[in-house]
Amino acid sequence: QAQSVSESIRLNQIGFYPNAAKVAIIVAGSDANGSDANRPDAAQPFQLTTPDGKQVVFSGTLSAARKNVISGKLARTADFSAFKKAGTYVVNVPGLGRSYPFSIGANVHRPVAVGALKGFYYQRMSTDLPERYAGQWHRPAGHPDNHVWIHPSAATATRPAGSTMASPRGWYDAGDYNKYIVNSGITMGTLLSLCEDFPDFCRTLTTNIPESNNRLPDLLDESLWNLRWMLTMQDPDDGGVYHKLTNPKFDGMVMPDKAGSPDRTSDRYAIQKTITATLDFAAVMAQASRVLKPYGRELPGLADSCLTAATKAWQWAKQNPNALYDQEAMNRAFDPDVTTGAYGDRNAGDEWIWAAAELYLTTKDDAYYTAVDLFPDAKTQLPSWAQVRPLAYYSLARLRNQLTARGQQDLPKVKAQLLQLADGLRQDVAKHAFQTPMGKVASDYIWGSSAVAANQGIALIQAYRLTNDATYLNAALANLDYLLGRNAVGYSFVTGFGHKTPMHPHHRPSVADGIDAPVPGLLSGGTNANAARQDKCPGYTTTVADEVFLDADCSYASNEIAINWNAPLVYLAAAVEALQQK
Ligand code: 9MR
Repeated sequence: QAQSVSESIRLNQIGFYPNAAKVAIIVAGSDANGSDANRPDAAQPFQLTTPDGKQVVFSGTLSAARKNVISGKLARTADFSAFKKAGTYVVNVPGLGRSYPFSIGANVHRPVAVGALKGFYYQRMSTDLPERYAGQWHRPAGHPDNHVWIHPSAATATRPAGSTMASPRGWYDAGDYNKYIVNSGITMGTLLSLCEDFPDFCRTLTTNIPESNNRLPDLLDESLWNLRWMLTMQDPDDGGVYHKLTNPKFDGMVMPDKAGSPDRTSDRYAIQKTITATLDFAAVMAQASRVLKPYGRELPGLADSCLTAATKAWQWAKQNPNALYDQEAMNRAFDPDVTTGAYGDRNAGDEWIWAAAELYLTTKDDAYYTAVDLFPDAKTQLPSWAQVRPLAYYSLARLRNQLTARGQQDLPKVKAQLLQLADGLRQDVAKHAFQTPMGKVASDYIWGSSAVAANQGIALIQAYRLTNDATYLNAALANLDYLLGRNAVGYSFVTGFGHKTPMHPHHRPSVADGIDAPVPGLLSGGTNANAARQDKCPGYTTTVADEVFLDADCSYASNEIAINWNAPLVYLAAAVEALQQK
């Protein structure tokens, strides 16, 4: 007889590859039906069955319990890796219940990879999303951005305050309607890197977008929507790049085409040129120039324009090394005040390294390589919008056969930096309650922790590409399992993918469109230990770091979506697909 779903059985709600690890984690605490599944000494059986519960296809025993070091709760593993037959199944724990149904199959994560890439299409600004591409989430264009004010913080003789510029297109950054160069930087770097790392596989990701029938991979067509916007954010006179294009205040929870308001709070401004924006821009444009080079026929001159833009940005950066973004200081000096996302990074050291590396790799000019110290210390931090240094090492490692003699000398250092990061992530995974690199330490649960998990996955994939050591790939896959449901809150964090998924993300179109299902393929920021204090959304029920998540649209600190979180999800899901033993 089929049991009911138990929320205590946590697993990847999409599924598993026939030849890869397959585990569910059984957590203690939430089932009040007298189950002994989590008693540490009970060797409890479990089965894999057909969804109707009628046919048992595999039987096993739960592991001994491990203590979750963050919550103190016990967790046990149901390992059914030995079962390899394709199909749809549930994990059944007698007395406890069954899991959500999932698949075992060769290309099981392809829909997630494609869906997450399609998520970017839904974020497109300044264009209608017709029904034939957007389905029930079709909507009229918003934010044409043809008349963007030069904010006084950005004024120059040729572009004085009160003048305007055209800066259309781009993706909405997140649940809000602004666009920020810093966050676009790592997002674009991550997507372009997927195409550079897996060029053939990249072509197979087709998302049904208006450009799907041209010769470019859809991933590049999608990226061009944002790249063309980014190009408009460079002041043509001096090469500096505006930090962001924004309203003074966040829009209300309305559809994009309804965002205008008569009180000027919806006026759009290009804000202060900064060193971090300009260097991120330089890195992206240098990389884009490389990636777009083969498409000279379709995109005449674009690769060269990108490289010119990158070098001009680099020149501006050399002359303005101290132009950090400090929103409070800016608001003291200029009107109108701006209260939207700051992306205010106080240290541009990593942006220098990323820009130098990409410019070097595209031009093969050692002058870029030697302009900054690319290896200031041996520790490699995880990439984030504020920490782009590892992207430099990813690119140097990727193009390791094309380096100049000067670059080749340092190849051992590049490898050491990457393996230092990946080895730390891979270490002790088996001891962790959820057996994922993600969440071994409570400090992983920050704002946007889903991107922590995804970026850890990318770091592990990079190590796998360098070493061919499958333990890195397996660890990366475990983090995809994390994102799709094997975690302390039991959500698959990707809208529309899985059974228990965010239904109320902080995402203006999803809130305002009157459709029950949120826009699909968007990665919720996820568990965030400090979310309650940060967004003050009512309804949080716990302060345990790995459990603070609220599927409510006011929970912007745990349930917003953002392009810099979606991009590493696209990368991770696509890379494990590309690398799977089929
Ligand atoms: O992702 C950003 C996170 O690292 C910061 O802690 C947080 C607060 O400054 O801001 C996040 O970025 C938001 C941005 O400022 C505005 N658009 C939505 C972004 C995601 O929440």
